[in-house]
Amino acid sequence: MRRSIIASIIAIVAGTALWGQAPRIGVFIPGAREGSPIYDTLAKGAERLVSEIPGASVRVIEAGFNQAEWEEKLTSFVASGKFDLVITSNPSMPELINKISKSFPKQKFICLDGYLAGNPNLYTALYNQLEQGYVNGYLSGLVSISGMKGTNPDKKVGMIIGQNYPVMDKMIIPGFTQGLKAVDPAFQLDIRVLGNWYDAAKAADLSRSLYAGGADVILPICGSASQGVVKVAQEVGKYLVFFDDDEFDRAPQNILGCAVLHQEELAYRSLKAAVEGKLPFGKAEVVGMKEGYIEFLDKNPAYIKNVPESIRKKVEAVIQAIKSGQLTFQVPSL
Ligand code: RBF
Repeated sequence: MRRSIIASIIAIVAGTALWGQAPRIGVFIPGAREGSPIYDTLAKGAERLVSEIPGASVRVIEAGFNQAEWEEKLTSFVASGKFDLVITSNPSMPELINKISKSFPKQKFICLDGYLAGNPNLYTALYNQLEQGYVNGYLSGLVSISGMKGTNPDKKVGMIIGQNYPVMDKMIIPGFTQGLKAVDPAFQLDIRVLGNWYDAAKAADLSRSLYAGGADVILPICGSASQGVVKVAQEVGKYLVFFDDDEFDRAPQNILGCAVLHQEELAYRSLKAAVEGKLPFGKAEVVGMKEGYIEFLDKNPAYIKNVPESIRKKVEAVIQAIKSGQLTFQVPSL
């Protein structure tokens, strides 16, 4: 106990020394916090750290859904000079930071869910979403052919995505597809692109057509628009698997599984390391199941209730294979 208090004091003093004052953290949300757990947990990680350091401050800005405005908004956020550290999240942000960084050579940035090495003021951490997709795909495939209520013999599963981007096209979709094909190579993945991260009504329409076309499980990766997907799954009595967060309570009878990102923890730890002068700026790291930042929530009562034990055992074997390094997924260049 005493040792941890001393460690905290050292960390706080070190942090204060690094900036000459208690850290001022800016959280730049490229979108909206509400309805996108990946952004909400980012802010929560920063808020948690700040609550532990006397005098530290945090400000969260939501840049909204118009991506054409993000560069200008991030520039003025940084130009305010109010932040020792700016943290953000999504795969399109590192490039934007790289651009802006030239004009603000003293500003330190952290970008989670992104990958870019070589900028001495930027640290990035990318989730190995091949793993996350694979586990969800494998579960979806097993359920789809199980004969369970709400399934059909078609080897078809669906996805609704906000937009296409390299991590989606080179990691999430391939991981999900590989998981499906590990069940049966005949599986087909039917993908619909929403074109934004908020239109729940359009997402509902797309879901209806996916389910009507034979998909019995949908993976929505479309931000707050997922509300529409959940509604339709409940209406038609079909299934969902989720990314990012524990979503079971939103539809306990329809959600089969959640492969989550521990984004709050990663935000907290990377900010803390930065404050302590220990974060390797300039580096791009990849984290996954082994490191504990991707987790499949296999203890949730809804998972245990919805998914037969024979399927859960197979999923468990795959998770163990990933954690032990027996089953590996090489991150592609993005
Ligand atoms: N995910 C969300 O949940 N909400 C968003 O508003 C959102 N906006 C994004 C915007 C861009 C330009 C990109 C590249 C990705 C966005 N994502 C969003 C997806 C997010 O980065 C991540 O891939 C997914 O949350 C799956 O983990």
